[in-house]
Amino acid sequence: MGVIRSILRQPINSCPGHCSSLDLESLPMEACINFRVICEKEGVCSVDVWVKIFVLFVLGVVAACARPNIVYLLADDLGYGDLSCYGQKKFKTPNIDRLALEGMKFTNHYSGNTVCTPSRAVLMTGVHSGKCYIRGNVWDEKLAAIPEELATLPEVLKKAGYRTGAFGKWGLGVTNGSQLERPSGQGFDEFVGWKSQVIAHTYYPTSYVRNGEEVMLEKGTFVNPIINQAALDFMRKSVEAKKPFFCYIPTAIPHAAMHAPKELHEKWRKVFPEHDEKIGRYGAGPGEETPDVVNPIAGFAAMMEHLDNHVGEILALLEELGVDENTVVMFASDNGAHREGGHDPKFWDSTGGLRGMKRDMHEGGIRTPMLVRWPGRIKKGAVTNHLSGFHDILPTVSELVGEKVPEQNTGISFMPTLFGQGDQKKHEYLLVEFHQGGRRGGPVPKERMHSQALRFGPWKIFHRKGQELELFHLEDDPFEERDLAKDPKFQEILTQGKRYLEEGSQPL
Ligand SMILES: [Ca+2]
Repeated sequence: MGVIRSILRQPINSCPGHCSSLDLESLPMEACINFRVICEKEGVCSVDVWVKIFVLFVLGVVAACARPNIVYLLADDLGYGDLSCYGQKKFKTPNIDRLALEGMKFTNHYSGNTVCTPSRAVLMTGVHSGKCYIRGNVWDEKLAAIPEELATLPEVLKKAGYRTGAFGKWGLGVTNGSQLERPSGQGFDEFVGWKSQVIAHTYYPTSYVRNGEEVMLEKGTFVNPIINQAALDFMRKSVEAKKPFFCYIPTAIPHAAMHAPKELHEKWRKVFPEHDEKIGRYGAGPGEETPDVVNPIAGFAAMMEHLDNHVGEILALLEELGVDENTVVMFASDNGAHREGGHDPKFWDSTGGLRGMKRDMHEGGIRTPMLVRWPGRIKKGAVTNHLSGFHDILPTVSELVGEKVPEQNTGISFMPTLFGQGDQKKHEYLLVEFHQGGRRGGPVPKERMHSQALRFGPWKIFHRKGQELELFHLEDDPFEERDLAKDPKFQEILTQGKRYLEEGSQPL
């Protein structure tokens, strides 16, 4: 499609004046129709030009059809078992489940890392965490900024003519900080959300940031409706402007304080009154209030219902705007289930039985639900076990919109899997590496390398620094209960895994 767009951008030299070129960055089909109307009126076009117009019109239709809107919803610390379409039994997520029923569900998809910042860095750059510039959260959030030399997902989409917006928790710098920290410095036309990652621990912040400007809030304002509405407004404005859009919604739900709309919280307190004596507590940095939560069990269910309702609002809006069939909606989580702010992952079976949770390299820390819906293009109710991760989003989206994949990319497009067509190239291995506080060029953390997870075929290596490698056969042992590293039968597998670890991990 890149070739097609370059043809579309060529000027028509034989048509003078206003007809000298076409602005096909906007919706091509519409532009061609407008162009034809103008030319007819002026009566200055030669036969040669009409042929060109026809070709442009046909190519324009193709280009328009091939440029779907993209909505990517990123939950925060939502575990593999936290959605009813992934087995959650204690509450339902009917709107999110629609993405599975009407699209594709991934069962082998990995977050970029096991905590927020490095996971988002992988999503935005397509560089997996063994090679990514940042591999842990950092206290000094300006160190989280994506380096200038790396292209980003929204930058690729801007090149393809998209309007780009991000709404929620950015996690890659202070959103009214330096240019590289701001979403606008990384390719987003619009941003509405929390000022910083730490402040996003509370849903009652003192302020939020709108396009680089800090907006103060009245004490006690629940900030989510402001952010959610901004995302909906962005989609509506994009459709009105006849531009394809990329709407990135990194919600802070269900992390970390169990804050939810009051009416939903009250509703769930009645369902789980036996937990009313529990109090959920969390902090959000200096000067920020993080109100305690009575009954954080009810708080969690209420947050999840609130998030599910937002997905319902988005799907209803896409239908209302007539773009439902030309919009890809994706949903994933930045890392596994947490146990902060009074959340009880055991009570909810938030990991779906997977071992471990946020901050570790067992499956519960890194495997995420992943849903992709595109009506008419992706088979309804499809399920795939294709091994994939956040670094595959950049190449997949690049291919989807016909743009060149940035050189830094380490992922593989999963478009053949989505459409059930063509050969799906597979990862030889998939590596996730976590260094708390680790960033290239930043302060040197005490633990240079904390832990690694390596997937290859049915195998999984778990490695914690200073300890021996552990080997699991995930198809036979999905909950990582039997370490086979010492079994003489599997020494070759282990040696192969060590080679992949060496190849996949670059020093910070
Ligand atoms: Ca997170």
